[in-house]
Order: sequence, then structure tokens, then C-alpha cells
Amino acid sequence: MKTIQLAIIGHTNTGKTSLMRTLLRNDEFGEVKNESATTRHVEAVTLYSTTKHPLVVLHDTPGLEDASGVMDYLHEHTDPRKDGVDRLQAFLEAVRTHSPKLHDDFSQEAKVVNALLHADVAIYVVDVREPILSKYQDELAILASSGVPVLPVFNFVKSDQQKADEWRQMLSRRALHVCHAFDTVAFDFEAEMLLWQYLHTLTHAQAFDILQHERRELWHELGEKGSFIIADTLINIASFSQKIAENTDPAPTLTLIQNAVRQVVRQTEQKLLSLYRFYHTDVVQLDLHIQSTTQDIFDRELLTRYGIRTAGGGMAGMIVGAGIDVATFGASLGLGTAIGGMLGGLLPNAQTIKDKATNVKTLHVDDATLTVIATQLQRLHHILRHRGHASLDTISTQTDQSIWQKIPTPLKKAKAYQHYSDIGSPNQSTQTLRAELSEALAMVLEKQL
Ligand SMILES: Nc1nc2c(ncn2[C@@H]2O[C@H](COP(=O)(O)OP(=O)(O)OP(=O)(O)O)[C@@H](O)[C@H]2O)c(=O)[nH]1
Ligand SMILES: [Mg+2]
Repeated sequence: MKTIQLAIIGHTNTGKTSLMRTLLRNDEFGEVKNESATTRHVEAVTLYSTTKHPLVVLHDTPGLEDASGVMDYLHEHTDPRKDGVDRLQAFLEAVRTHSPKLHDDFSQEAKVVNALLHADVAIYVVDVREPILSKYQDELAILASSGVPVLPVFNFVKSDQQKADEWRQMLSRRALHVCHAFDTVAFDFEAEMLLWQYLHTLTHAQAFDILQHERRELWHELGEKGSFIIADTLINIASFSQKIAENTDPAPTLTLIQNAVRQVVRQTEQKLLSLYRFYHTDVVQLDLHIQSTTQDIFDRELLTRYGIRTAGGGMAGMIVGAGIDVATFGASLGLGTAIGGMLGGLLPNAQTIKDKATNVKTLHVDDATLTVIATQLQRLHHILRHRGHASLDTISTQTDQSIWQKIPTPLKKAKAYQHYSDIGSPNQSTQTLRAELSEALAMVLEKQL
């Protein structure tokens, strides 16, 4: 199978290197800066198949800064009866031999033209915020004369739809009827698949087909992994419990449980973020965003917001509504109701007969809180799999729905297996004990993703 040479070309500062990073799943490739001429040389990186076959070589090129100068040169110093490729080659030869006819230094442009002439297909990156200036028309004229199939890719699409339409019109006039909107920073998996699809249509190269197929498979596996991470956390929390004697103040133990659970949830968020790190070059920013929009999991207000009903119909199997129950619980233990809100989400249920006999209470996280945690983690997973910026923008305004009305069986079962939990025992992992329940729950989560 043929290895495809793909050149990424465009005006300076349009996001060529950013696009490389996204396609390479490598946020450390090259240098990205909001200024001209950041990339100074052509840098090539190969994308391999899972069987180690080189599929596509991506060539990041310096920005075209003086396409108009190149066009002037071609116009003045090359034979108009020759075809575009010959004329571009004459230009390269002139630069190579330091022809005195070259008034300016075109070394940067020559690197780009050279990469273009050696490519099987090219992506032309457009900053759609820009008006259509004559320099861009000259860039397109160079691309057109190279005889290489070109796919225009619109970057910064979120910012200006109006100009995108103008660009589309102009490109059509140059017989470039297919173009693709692909914001390189706000990652969109389906948009990337479409990019490979277009490149496949332009070239009929099997390499793009394989790439698309394999990446889709990987993406699916990632969904499975993410769901398992969440499921394992939920099973771990559901089986987590602490015992206290009937007449002791439960407050310290409740606080201990809450803090331990909060920590586990944060660790899970971090695991999800690092799982999807390559899809979000701005994970740090995302992380901050999560912190600022995510309410504390023990905040009772969330129950209303997620539509989690704690008494009666909805959450069947619940003993009493969490909010009310905590108050009663607090009162029955001689605690002021005021701290009820602060210490919500924990129920003194699941007492065993043995507990009763020995006057011991078993405390664990209630179903409503498990639902809150599941809803939040699932939402984060969803955000990570869909448009980063776009969905983050709307996250705080949309009304959230709780992930389920009735707690799934594996979670319910987990409560009976207190030894499945390793929360609060940092040196011990009971993940293998939980594996069966976690896998069953992961399947439920994946279906809802
Ligand atoms: N918001 C947003 N910013 C982007 C996007 N793509 C690139 N940028 C930013 O645009 C600037 C230029 O990106 P680069 O990838 O360095 O552009 P380039 O085309 O390689 O630039 P040169 O190498 O100088 O030609 C950087 O500040 C990027 O962070 C995008 O899709 N959305
Ligand atoms: Mg660059």
C-alpha cells in the first residue's frame, strides 16, 4: 500500500502546526505561537497503522508569507506556455541557484512549494476570520498550478460564519468545491473522521480509509476505558462504609467519608482528563473550567437541579429522602439540624442485624449522592468526547438531567460488599474484586454516553 505524502499549507499563523498536533495526537509537536513565521522549516511526521505500516506522512510547512512575490516572479520570469508544475520548478531552481532574478529572498516560500510539489495531496488551512485579500488569492493560484489535489480546511470557524461563506464562494470559483470546517483547538471527533473521508475522496488512497477505520476503533475503546474508570469509582464508593457506635457523635466520621469520596471523585476526573489529553490541547483550561462549574457532590441543591427525587416514586429503593433524612438522622443523634445540609448524602441505612445487636451503625453514601456523582462524571466524559469549547460554553446554562431514575443493579449490589472498597486505604487496591460489578456498570454507562 502506498504511503501518502500530505502537505499542510497556508498563510502564516492560520493554525497549521495546531492542526498537525491534533492529527498526530501529540500536543508537543512543533511550536505554536500567535505570531507570524513560528514554523521555519518543513517538518514531517509519519502516521502508522496498528500493524506498523506507514500510512500518511504529514508535512508541516512554514507559512506562506509572500505568495504575491512568487506569483510576480512566475509571471515575469517563467514561460507562460509551460504548465504550472514546470513553472514552479523553474522558480525552485532559480532559488536554489541564487538567481539574480530573485530580488527578494524566497527561501521560505521555496520550502513550501517544494513540499507541495512532492505531496500527493495538500490541506490548505484558512483563518476564516480574515477577509479575502489578494495575497490569499495568490496562494490559491500557486496551489492550483501545482496540480496537487487540495482540501481547504477552515480554522477558527466558530468566530465568523459570514466570512466562511465568502471564502466558500471564492474557493468554488477556483474549482475547490469541497472544503471542511475543522476547528483544531475545539476537538470534534466526527469532524476529524470527515477530514479523512474527504482526503480519501480526493485521492482514493487506501491509507486514509485505514486511518479512519483504526481511529474510530480506538475512539470506541477510549469510550469503554472511560466508562470503566467511572464505573469502578462508583462501585468503590458504593461499597465504601464506616462503622460508628450508636451513641457517638457521627460528625467526624461523616466528614471523613465525605472528604475521602470527594478525593476519589477528583482523582477520577483527573484520570478521565489524562485519558483524553491528546484530544484536548487545552486540558489545563478544561480542568479549571470543571472546577469552577462543578458543584460539590454533597450539595443538596444538586438533587433538585438534576431532578433526583429522593422520596417516593423516582429513586425506588431509597429509604427516605436524603435531605430530610439527614436532618432526622442529625436530630436523632443529638445533632443540630443546621449541620444536616453540610453533612448530606450519607445515610445510616444498611444496618445489619449484627450491627443492631452491637449498637453499631454503618454509614455509607446514599443512592441520591451516588447518582449525583455518576451524573457529574458521565457529563465530564461526554464533554471530553464532544466539542471541547462548544459544550463547555453551554455547560452552566443547560438543565442537567440525572443519569438514571433508578440506581443500576451492580451499584445496588456493591453495597453488600464492603470489602470491595479501598477508599481510605491508599496502599491497597481491591480493583480486581470489584471488576465484575464495575464491568457490568460500565456497560450501562457506555450505552448512555
Ligand atoms: N481558538 C483557536 N485558536 C487556534 C486554532 N488553531 C490555532 N490557534 C491559535 O493560532 C495561533 C497560531 O497557531 P499555529 O499553529 O502556530 O499557526 P501556524 O499556521 O503553524 O503558524 P506559522 O508556523 O507561524 O505559519 C496560536 O496561538 C494557536 O493557539 C483554533 O482552531 N482555534
Ligand atoms: Mg507553524
